[in-house]
Amino acid sequence: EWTAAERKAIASVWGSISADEIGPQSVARLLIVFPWTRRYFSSFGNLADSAAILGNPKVANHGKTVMKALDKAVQNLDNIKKTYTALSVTHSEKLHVDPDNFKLLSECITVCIAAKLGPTVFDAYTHEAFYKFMCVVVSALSKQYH
Ligand code: ZNH
Repeated sequence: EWTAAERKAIASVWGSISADEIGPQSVARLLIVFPWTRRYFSSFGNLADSAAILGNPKVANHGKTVMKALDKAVQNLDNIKKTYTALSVTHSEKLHVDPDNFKLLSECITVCIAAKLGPTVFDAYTHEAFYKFMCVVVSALSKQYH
């Protein structure tokens, strides 16, 4: 499923970023750009505007949680569906997150990484490999929805 060059590109992106920086940024971007996603995070307190979102420690913490889960996928490239079976059930049956939102977050993550690494490092080939990775993640997270 993955070429050696794709594996290398994904590992290189992942090794070049800080999860503690990109995770919080990406979830904040999701909540700012797609405001309806805030409804899932009613327990997170004030998400009224960008300043509140960017300063919210629960948002930052959730960003780190998401990145830890993505790290598992990076470490298990050949087994992403199985790696995410339980997480997919949780999002479907407990959190009731509309799976369309996975795609939105994956785009936010890609934008944050591209902005961080810049177009020389995050070039067209790297983008393609990372995009494919995020598509597999989104599909695995959506797998247990009925
Ligand atoms: Zn999610 C949670 C991951 C997306 C919403 N998440 C969670 C967790 C994890 C995750 C790991 C934890 C779990 C437990 O604890 O068990 N996510 C994830 C990933 C992704 C996601 C990887 C992609 C990429 N989510 C998402 C979205 C949304 C969500 C898009 C919406 C919009 N999540 C969520 C919630 C929760 C979670 C709401 C819970 C939180 C708390 O409470 O803290």
